[in-house]
Amino acid sequence: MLLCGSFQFELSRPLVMGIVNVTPDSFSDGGLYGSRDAAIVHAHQLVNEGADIIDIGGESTRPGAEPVSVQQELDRVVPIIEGLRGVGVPISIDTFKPEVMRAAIGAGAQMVNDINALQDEAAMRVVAQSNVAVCLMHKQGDPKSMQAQPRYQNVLAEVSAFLRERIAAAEAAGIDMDRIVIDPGFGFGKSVAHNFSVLANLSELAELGVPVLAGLSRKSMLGAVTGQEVGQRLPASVAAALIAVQRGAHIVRVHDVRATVDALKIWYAVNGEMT
Ligand code: YH5
Repeated sequence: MLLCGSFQFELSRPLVMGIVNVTPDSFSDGGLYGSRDAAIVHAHQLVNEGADIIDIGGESTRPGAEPVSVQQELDRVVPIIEGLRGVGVPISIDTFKPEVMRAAIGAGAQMVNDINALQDEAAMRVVAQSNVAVCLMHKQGDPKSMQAQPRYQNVLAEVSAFLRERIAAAEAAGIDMDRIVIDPGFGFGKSVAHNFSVLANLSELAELGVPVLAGLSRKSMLGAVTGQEVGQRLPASVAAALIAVQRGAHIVRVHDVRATVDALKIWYAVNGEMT
């Protein structure tokens, strides 16, 4: 069971989280007003395609991305979350800034997707004082430099130990287990080999007792294997999402909702209840 504010998921089938980026450069006209409407239209489209959750991000966390200010991020995401009230699925806010979390929850967000895993005490307090779900993600280093030289003795053991510690910290702060999701953070301070090793052994993370989210959609690790540019990674992304679910992921975070939903329907027709 996953509680997301006023929504609850039984987790009897895999869930699809659809990605809506509202960084101005993700829409061709570059202007904020155009991108706001475009983002709302895009979110509705993803819900129509079968998205169970919509993830809204106002700051690019891609490797090498430049940071944006709190005010810029608020201006980008709050109007979109307000515009999506009543869309029928929970809205997740992809941010590590406590001020953005607070405003997003006030605007109606039902989940916080924190690539910093609530290591900021103010962020921990904001989530603890609400009833929203939280995704705790692992990363090594910060987005600007993390892909420079990822190093692990045992990537799975280190990711698992970190997430175990963050679950305990969140619980200690008053966030119940049924509001917590964990994520190994594919591409966040991990080499291609690290990423595939984590994917191969994803079922070990499911043993931590909370749902596992996997974000593989269009990522560089898929380009490294297929040789495809980011716009041509749909087949690889669908394959990766399906493998993640086969290895125990409860939620997949994807750009291409319709294709992923169809693939997971086939998985579900074969497997029935999730194991
Ligand atoms: C994630 O895995 N990822 S933002 C580079 C790409 C394509 C996609 C080179 N936020 C995650 O999606 N939140 C992001 O092509 C996330 N888990 C969670 N929980 C990076 C991204 C991307 C980067």
